[in-house]
Amino acid sequence: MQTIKYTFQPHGDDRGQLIALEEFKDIPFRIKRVYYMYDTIENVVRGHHAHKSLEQILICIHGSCKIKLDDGTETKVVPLEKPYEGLYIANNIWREMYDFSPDAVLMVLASEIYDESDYIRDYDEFLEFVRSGENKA
Ligand code: T46
Repeated sequence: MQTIKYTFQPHGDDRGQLIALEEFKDIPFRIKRVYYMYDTIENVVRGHHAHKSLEQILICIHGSCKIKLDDGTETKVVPLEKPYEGLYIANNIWREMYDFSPDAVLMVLASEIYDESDYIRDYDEFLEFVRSGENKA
């Protein structure tokens, strides 16, 4: 499985750092939604789902966490620990977020507004979905 990690360009000066993200320039899709999670309880694993069509970029803007990706054939773990790094997650990828540091803030840029019908929350259903080719219809 190919994972795409973006390194964003900081605009640093003697005051500190600033990162600006623009759709279709730094981010490969129209940004329709931004959400973030913080105060994540120790040892919690979030996610446990895939999306039928949503694309996202995950940025741990403070602290660190790990992202486990699973395309139904292969799994990969990607650490996120730099505010200038973004992990692209395409549709049809099962994801789990874990190992959050107490100060972690995980921000997500999403290509669509929130839609519960886009989620696949059952792992067997996910495997069936990716193996059936239904995702390519
Ligand atoms: C994903 C991973 C990386 C909303 O009302 N609007 C939203 O935009 C989102 C994302 C969530 N919610 C509500 C739905 C639930 O009642 O917030 C609650 C927690 O959402 P969820 O359990 O889906 O959160 P995670 O951390 O398991 O997953 C989230 C995203 O939902 C998901 O799309 O890819 O982060």
